[in-house]
Amino acid sequence: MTAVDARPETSAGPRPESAPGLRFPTGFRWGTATAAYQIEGAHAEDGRTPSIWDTFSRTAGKVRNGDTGDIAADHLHRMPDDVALMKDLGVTDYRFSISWPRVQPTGRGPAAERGLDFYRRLVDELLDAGIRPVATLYHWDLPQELEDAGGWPERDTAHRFAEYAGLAADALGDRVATWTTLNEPWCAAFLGYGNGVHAPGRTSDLAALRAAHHLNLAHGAGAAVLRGRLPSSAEISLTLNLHALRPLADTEADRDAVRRIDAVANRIFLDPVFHGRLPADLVADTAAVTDWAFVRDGDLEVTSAPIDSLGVNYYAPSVVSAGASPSPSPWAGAERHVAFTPADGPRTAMDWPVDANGLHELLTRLRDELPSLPLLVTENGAAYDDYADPSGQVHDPERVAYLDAHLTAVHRAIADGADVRGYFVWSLLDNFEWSYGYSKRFGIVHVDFATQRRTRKDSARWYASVIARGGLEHP
Ligand code: IFM
Repeated sequence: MTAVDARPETSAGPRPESAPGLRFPTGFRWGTATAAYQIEGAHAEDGRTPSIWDTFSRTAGKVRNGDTGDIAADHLHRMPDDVALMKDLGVTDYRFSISWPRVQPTGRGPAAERGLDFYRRLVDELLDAGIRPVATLYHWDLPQELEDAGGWPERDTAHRFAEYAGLAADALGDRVATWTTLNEPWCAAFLGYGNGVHAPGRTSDLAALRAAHHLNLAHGAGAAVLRGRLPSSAEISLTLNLHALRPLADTEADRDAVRRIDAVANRIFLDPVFHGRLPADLVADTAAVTDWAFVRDGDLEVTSAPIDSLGVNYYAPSVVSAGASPSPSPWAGAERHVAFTPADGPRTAMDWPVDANGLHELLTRLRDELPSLPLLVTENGAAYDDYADPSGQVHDPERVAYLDAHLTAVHRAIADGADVRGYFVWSLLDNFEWSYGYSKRFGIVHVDFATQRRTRKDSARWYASVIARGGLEHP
């Protein structure tokens, strides 16, 4: 077997000699990803106040089994062991999120030093282990006080976010080189305020659209603050869960359904952030909901502050057609025009179809739309019903196959010219999977939530071998 390089070497660094199979470029970033509320626990320590997810998870019927993130994977107390685990796997990068209510408990005013200390220790531990920290500022845990003041549908929340970004940058900017403003603002806006399956659980198309704009504004204002406070070498980024969309049939009506969802799920973020404009078709599609007067003069200059890379989170594609979606819907302005059809083929425990082509489609679309922007796959992974067998082993061949197929798609996208610089498995640990509570396991490391014992799944060993080899074994 001969090695197949996705791209010529572009940076210095050792490349594993004699590694057969699909090799990734030298310097490719191999990571794992987590988020604060999903793993940290310690919900009331160090002055942390409730976030919208603490409130939501305590609201009857919102989260499966009444689960909360109070303890989660107890990462706050086990962080050095978890970093040691990552060092052992050989990851080059670790993507974590900072809990806003832990470092600025009311969402206003000065930082809580005890809260920041946890992240100072985490970053030190990572650097000592030779792992590059990748910090996300907002992975959905809005301080409850800010939601009480109106939350993301209110403009002031964007200003509050920019202030918080400055506090985090001042505390950690000398040691964290990569900063992501927001994780998946589509989920925060449309699942949080549109169909209400995420915190804070509101169901209003108008609130969702306002939230989307104010998240874009928060991103741009936060990026500007980061740019002003961080060293010039800092990488400032944003992570979007872009939707890979296919028409059910090759008809004009189904293609128009794709256009509508592309507008309200993808271009609603891509256009303000990278082109300084609102998609005209989105404004037309949502005319019955809003005239968009909440977008003020100058906002789109703020939202389009230049950034250094884009993070892409991908799990599964969606098949859409002309039709209607059940209410409440996250598809503001499109719900009476678009239906979703489950794709054929294998599915994960989330009932999401397994289809790696969607990742290749997204990466090559971005290659064409944003040719000079480096890309990172900041999340990709799968939930399966994992369990420890009597000998204590956790065998997860379906996850290995899923990750292998998706990394192959990334390799193919690089070979096709997409500038993909890294890949982060979601997730390092089994964790609190939002409205599914602890019922879904995405980790490559199994967590026994009764004892907090960590066990590497077969996928963790497989990922470690991929990293050591610098690529995949097969041609
Ligand atoms: O667990 C989530 C994560 O918080 C955001 N992206 C999708 C993952 C799986 O649902």
